[in-house]
Amino acid sequence: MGNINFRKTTFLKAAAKISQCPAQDLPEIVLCGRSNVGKSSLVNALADNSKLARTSSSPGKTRQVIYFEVDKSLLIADLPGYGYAKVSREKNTEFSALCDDYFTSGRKITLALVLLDIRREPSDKDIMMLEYLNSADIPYFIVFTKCDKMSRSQCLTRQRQLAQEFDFAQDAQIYAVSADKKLGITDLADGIAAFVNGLA
Ligand SMILES: Nc1nc2c(ncn2[C@@H]2O[C@H](COP(=O)(O)OP(=O)(O)OP(=O)(O)O)[C@@H](O)[C@H]2O)c(=O)[nH]1
Ligand SMILES: [Mg+2]
Repeated sequence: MGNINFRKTTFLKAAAKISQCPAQDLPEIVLCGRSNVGKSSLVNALADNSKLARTSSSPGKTRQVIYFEVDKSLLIADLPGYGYAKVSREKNTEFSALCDDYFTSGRKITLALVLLDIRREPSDKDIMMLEYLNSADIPYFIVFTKCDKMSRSQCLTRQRQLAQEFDFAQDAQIYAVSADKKLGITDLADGIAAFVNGLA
């Protein structure tokens, strides 16, 4: 497999339940992280297409698993965010359950991207997600988002601090991005492509 052109990303389908998820004939990259962290914005930044995934300043925008196909080479699954308090408790549980179930559904997850807002302390849910990925041996990258909100040096300090504080897997690659300012996006795309190609 050669280069993966992220500009060739198209919407594939939306799934409200695990049973509606598409067949897995391509490696699957799963985006996870709390609501509003910037998962859908990251899809758009990778694809260089602001109209692809719906984003919103009010959390809880993505309520299904949204699948994108990238250059006939991989699938991206944009999961509903966890920990969104403003929808009803029932709804919140429903979306969170979709996210939780996803990981225990038996789907093969090639790589998870765990998005963490560079400015915020990881939540209990973030920590649970990391612990789960560690224990299930699912490979993941840490992606710090919204890095345009800090200076480069503050961003580096913060990254180091968080990497020390939290138990990221040894082989977890760490990226810092801004979807808004398109910082670190090419590096991340290259990292994903290298990871996927390394599997072949
Ligand atoms: N400054 C800044 N804002 C960002 C960045 N990425 C996303 N945002 C903003 O953060 C808000 C949430 O972005 P989304 O991409 O919709 O977040 P999400 O993680 O998909 O949220 P849910 O679908 O609710 O789980 C939007 O207002 C975005 O414009 C970034 O790199 N920098
Ligand atoms: Mg979203």
